[in-house]
Amino acid sequence: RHKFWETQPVGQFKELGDTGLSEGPIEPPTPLTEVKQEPYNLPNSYEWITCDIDSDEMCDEVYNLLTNNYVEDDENMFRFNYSKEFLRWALRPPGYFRSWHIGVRVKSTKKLVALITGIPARIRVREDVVNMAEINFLCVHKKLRSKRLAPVMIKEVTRRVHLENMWQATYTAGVVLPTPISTCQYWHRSLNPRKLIDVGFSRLGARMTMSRTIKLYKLPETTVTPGFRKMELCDVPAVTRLLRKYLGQFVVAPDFEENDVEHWLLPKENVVDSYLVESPETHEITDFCSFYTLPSSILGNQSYSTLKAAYSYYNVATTTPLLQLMSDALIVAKRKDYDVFNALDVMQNESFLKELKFGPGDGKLHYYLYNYRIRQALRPSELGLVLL
Ligand code: NHW
Ligand code: EN5
Repeated sequence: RHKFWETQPVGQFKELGDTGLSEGPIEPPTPLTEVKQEPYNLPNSYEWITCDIDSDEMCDEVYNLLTNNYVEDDENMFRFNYSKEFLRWALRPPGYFRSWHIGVRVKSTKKLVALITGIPARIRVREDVVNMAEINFLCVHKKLRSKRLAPVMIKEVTRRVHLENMWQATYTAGVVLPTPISTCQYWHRSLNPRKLIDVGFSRLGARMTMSRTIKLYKLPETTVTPGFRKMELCDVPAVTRLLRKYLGQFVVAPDFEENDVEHWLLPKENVVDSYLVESPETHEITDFCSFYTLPSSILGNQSYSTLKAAYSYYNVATTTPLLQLMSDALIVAKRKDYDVFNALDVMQNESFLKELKFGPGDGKLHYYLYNYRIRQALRPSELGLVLL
């Protein structure tokens, strides 16, 4: 069934339900001297490159590959369109390795035809904080699909992760592979219902007119929580404390330090937005919410070419009700002209999705660990991790 994945240290379907298996690494690290020193072999017409995404030319090439060949929905109506600024942010966190940004070129034309990337992250699984790679942006050009290029790319990134003495990884995918640690549901909150319906992202509900639909999704012009403001650099220590404490309750979550919070959560125009609540009385920072910007290309529509989507990222409510905090996030996103606000049913998101008029999407997101076994699949609410 899975000729490649059956050979890898991941939970296998045949092991599901086996209670004798213990949690933790599946295979031990090998001595670094035993890690293969040369890259894996590619078919002869291709060559490996390490992407220098600091270079504008390289960043353009990566952007164009993904814009034309990355993830689509099941009916091929939309394709993720990560911006160049977003890609630079996503690929250069504290301590990143340039060697983990791996491209494949056609030797003769130098055309970039495939990509896989990794970044380092400390991920906690129960009590165990593990140095992992987060793998993302695996992409093979549409014309080169089904030639078993992906397994070679996965083995090559694995080798380069091993060379940095890391032995575990995490990744998410819309497809089922051996074997998810959890399966999450995408939810969508319409902000611009007319456009969403026009482009086929959503449909007019039964017994609903356009004007009733627009009224249903209407939001206030301004946020309601006193002390709600944009996060600033000086807030990094307080936000880190808030987030660390909050993420401690989940089974799988990142172990963020101040430098991580500065990178991942300090607002970056058209990339990541973060807001917090500073108590007007005590000036204490009590609540926090954030979303990232990931537009999708609309494939083959006469009137529109892109859908502007916000994705719920990390949110912490200690004083303001989470429902009200997220309602303010929706208001901000609407004011900034986003068409839709997306969220997964991870962390405590279930508590606001229905009440804030999110509806379930047709997409699922499966979470995976490489070389780390979990005894039983987790509920989405046990996940404290959001990958880009
Ligand atoms: S998920 C997004 C993945 N990208 C896309 O969907 C873009 C559009 N599709 C494509 O570009 C986020 C191609 O279809 C891809 C597959 C490249 C997906 N993950 O080359 P073949 C991520 O980036 C397996 C893992 O012939 P292809 C996360 C498939 O099951 N494996 O197929 C990435 C089969 O293996 P099997 C996937 O269509 C995580 C084999 O690939 C997969 O031309 C990577 C077929 O290969 C996927 N999304 O190319 C794993 N899709 O055993 C990281 C298919 O079933 C692991 N496959 O025969 C950790 C590594 C680091 C470890 C460190 C210690
Ligand atoms: C790695 N970081 O399928 C990520 N998106 O629901 C890679 N559906 O947008 C893996 N098909 O349901 C990504 N509208 C896996 C996801 C790939 C993209 C994907 C889904 C998620 C999506 C939309 C559009 C469907 C178009 C036809 C969808 C319904 C919205 C509606 C709004 C009103 C209330 C009910 C729901």
